[in-house]
Amino acid sequence: MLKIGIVGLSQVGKTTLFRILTRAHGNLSAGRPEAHVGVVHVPDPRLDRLIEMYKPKKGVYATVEYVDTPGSVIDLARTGSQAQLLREAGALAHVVRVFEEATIPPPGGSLDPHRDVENVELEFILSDLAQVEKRLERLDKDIKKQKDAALEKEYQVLQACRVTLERQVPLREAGLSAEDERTIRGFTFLSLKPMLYVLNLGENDAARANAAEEFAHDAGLKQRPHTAAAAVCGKVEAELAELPEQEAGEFLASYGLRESAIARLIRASYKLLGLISFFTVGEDECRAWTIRSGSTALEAAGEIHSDIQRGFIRAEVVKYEDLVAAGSLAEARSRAQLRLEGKEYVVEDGEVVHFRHSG
Ligand SMILES: Nc1nc2c(ncn2[C@@H]2O[C@H](COP(=O)(O)OP(=O)(O)OP(=O)(O)O)[C@@H](O)[C@H]2O)c(=O)[nH]1
Ligand SMILES: [Mg+2]
Repeated sequence: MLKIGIVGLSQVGKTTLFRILTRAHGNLSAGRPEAHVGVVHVPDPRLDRLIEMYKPKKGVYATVEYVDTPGSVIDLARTGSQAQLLREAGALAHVVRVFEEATIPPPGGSLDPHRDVENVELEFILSDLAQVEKRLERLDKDIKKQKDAALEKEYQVLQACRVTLERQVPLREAGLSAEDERTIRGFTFLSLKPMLYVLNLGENDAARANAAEEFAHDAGLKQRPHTAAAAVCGKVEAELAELPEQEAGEFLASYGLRESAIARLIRASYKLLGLISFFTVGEDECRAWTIRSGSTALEAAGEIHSDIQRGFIRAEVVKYEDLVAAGSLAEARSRAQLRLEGKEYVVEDGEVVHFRHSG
């Protein structure tokens, strides 16, 4: 499963966010408060609706995994053994301190979200650059000894990476092709990882948590490729996670909020990982399955079971909106909204799929 690493400078609210995520939407294994990996359900109003429609015995949401990392991400990146925590993550959620709290000194001595983001980015760039240069040196020697197409390709991609990094631009903005990315995948470059900026707001700003983009803009964070912004108020969300559902609405309203910002944050990180959901429906189970965007029907079948993939005949596909409007698969079929697709069909987010298979 793809993990999202929760990172940031020290004392910015990483662990607080991790606890909120796993308490409100997941299962931080009971009795293991020290656990720092948590599986979190991805809230999805479409699946809510399908469950209402089918009233199945079981509803299963998509999940993502979050990893809390200790202390400052800058120290982590510099400590070889700890850097593994960062390298294993498919995407990073960078918690940025915006909240004021007299008793907790802010990173860098003053509150400056923009500076904190730039500092962490620079650290990633330097770490990647060191790796690139070391490898290029090695390749230079090897290629001189013996001509090798694969090594030359790697050399060429790493040269392009070096030029980008020397301009202090992260690799996720280097415009690498999918093939280039495959060539350098083994390096797990930090500045290549998709990044979610999580602005941790103070209570006075809580009402703005649902307008993260605007807030990010004000904080001087431009919208950059393969990044997204979310804002939460850690303190408010932590209290919210303790409340019974009936009281939650009133509590949110007292801060000028309509809904918890956490659902939005989880969906943003899911999307940033390049993941989409397709659904299967039935009286036994309605379920959201996770695939990478661009996956074929055959790959989607394999996500459910290798037997279904092996015996694949056809995928019956209907758009979520069409199924909901029709009210049932039978009615969608009679409206000719149910399509039969083959192995190579690229499944889209939100499609409801039924696999016809042999065996
Ligand atoms: N006022 C306020 N305090 C917060 C908020 N979020 C976290 N804190 C406090 O900030 C302190 C640090 O929070 P943590 O979640 O432990 O921060 P961290 O980033 O995990 O810290 P390290 O792992 O030690 O780097 C704690 O005392 C929290 O109660 C917030 O939104 N508002
Ligand atoms: Mg912590």
